[in-house]
Amino acid sequence: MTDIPKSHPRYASLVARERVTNGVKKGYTSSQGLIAQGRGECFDYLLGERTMPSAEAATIAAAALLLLAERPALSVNGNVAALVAEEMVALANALQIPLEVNLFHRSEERVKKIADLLREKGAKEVLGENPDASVPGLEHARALATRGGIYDADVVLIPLEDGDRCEALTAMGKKVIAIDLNPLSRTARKATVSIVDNILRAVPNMAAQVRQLSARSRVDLERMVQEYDNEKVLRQAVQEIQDHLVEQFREDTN
Ligand code: PTJ
Repeated sequence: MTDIPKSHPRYASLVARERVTNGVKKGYTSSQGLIAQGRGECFDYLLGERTMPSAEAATIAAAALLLLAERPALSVNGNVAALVAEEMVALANALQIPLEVNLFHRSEERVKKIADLLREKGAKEVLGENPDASVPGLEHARALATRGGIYDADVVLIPLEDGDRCEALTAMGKKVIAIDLNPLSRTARKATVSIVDNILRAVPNMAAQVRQLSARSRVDLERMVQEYDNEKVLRQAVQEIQDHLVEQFREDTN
C-alpha cells in the first residue's frame, strides 16, 4: 500500500482509494468497482465528507428495521468487501444474521474470495457460494440469491447496489435499506430507507444505532419506522449538499 501521511488533507479519501485498489489486486473487487468508488468520492466531496443529519435519520430507521425484522440479511459485493469487511461482519454477528455475497459482475472466483475474506474476519454465516433461487425480474447471474439469506429475507441491507436489483428486491415485498452516496440514484429512490453517506461511516454508525436501540420496545421501533419518510429524507440530503456548497463558496470568496 502507498504510505499516506495522516496529515494529508485528503487522508480518508486516499486510504479508501488504496483499499479499493488493493481489493482489485487481491481479486475480490471488480475493475468497475474503481469507477463506482470514483463516483462515490465525488458525491462525498459535495456533501463535505461527513455524516449529514439526513443520514443520521435514515440510520435510525434502518437500525429499527433490522431489529424488527424476522429474517434480515446483509449483502456484500466487491467494493463493500474492500472497504468495510470487518465492520459488516461485526454488524452481522451483533444481529446474529447472515451475510450474503451478491455480485453485480458475478464470477464464482470472486464470490469465493469475498466469502473467504468474510470468514477470515470472523463471520459466522456466509451465503452466496451456492445460490439456490432467483430474484424475479432480473436476468440470470444478477438474479442469483440464496434461501435462508437474501431470497427469503424480509429486510435486506444493500450497500452500493444497482437500481434494478434494488427495485426487484422491493417488488418481492422486502424492506430494502440502501447505502448510497448519490441521493439521486435509482437505488436511493427505490429503497425503503436510503442512507446517503459513505459506507465507511455508515456501517459503524448503523452498528452503534443497533446497539443503542436494542433495548427499545417493538412499539417504539415500529413508531420510528412508521414516522420515517424516505422521499423527505432524500430531499433533505439534496438540500444539505446545496447548503454545504453555498457555504463553501462563501468561505472561499471571503
Ligand atoms: O462487486 P460487484 O460486481 O457487485 O460490483 C459492485 C459495484 C459497486 C461496482 C456495482 O454494484 C456498481 O456498478 O454499482 P454502481 O451502479 O456504480 O453504483 C454504485 C453506487 O454506490 C453509486 O451511486 C455511488 O455513488 C455509490 N458509492 C460508491 N462508493 C461509495 C458509494 N456509496 C457509499 N459509500 C461509498 N464508498
